[in-house]
Amino acid sequence: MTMKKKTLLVFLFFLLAAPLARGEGISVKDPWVRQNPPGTSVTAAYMVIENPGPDDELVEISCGCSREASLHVIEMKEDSDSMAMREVASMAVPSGASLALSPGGPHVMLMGLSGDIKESVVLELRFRSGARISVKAPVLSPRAAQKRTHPH
Ligand SMILES: [Cu+2]
Repeated sequence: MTMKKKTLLVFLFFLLAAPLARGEGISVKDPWVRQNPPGTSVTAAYMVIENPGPDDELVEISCGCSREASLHVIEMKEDSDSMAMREVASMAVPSGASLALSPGGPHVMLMGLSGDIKESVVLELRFRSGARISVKAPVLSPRAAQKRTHPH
């Protein structure tokens, strides 16, 4: 690649990245929802929440696709080796950090789905700071979800 082309590419990169950088607020990356097995009404949603700003906290989540959406963490039960899900009222998103919601870890539980979900759903997030983010999360089949979780 010639120097001129390289310079142009770098310039283009900054031009495109600028609007994102100026946002400087919380952002959501790679949202996705696990396709519910046909006829069932529960599933989970995952994403990475990035916070370049001051400390914040995810306090509410909702989805037009379900009657209920809640924040769940997975914990080891004290009296045994088994894991259990527990609902939490909020999840911290510290300054300069990211919160990963992923299979086997913290996640969004969607209960009372109004039918089989297809293609994508819209999730609404609300933070302690007042920030609200709406993200479109693609619905992944079990096979696609497996690929996403174990990319190699
Ligand atoms: Cu759960």
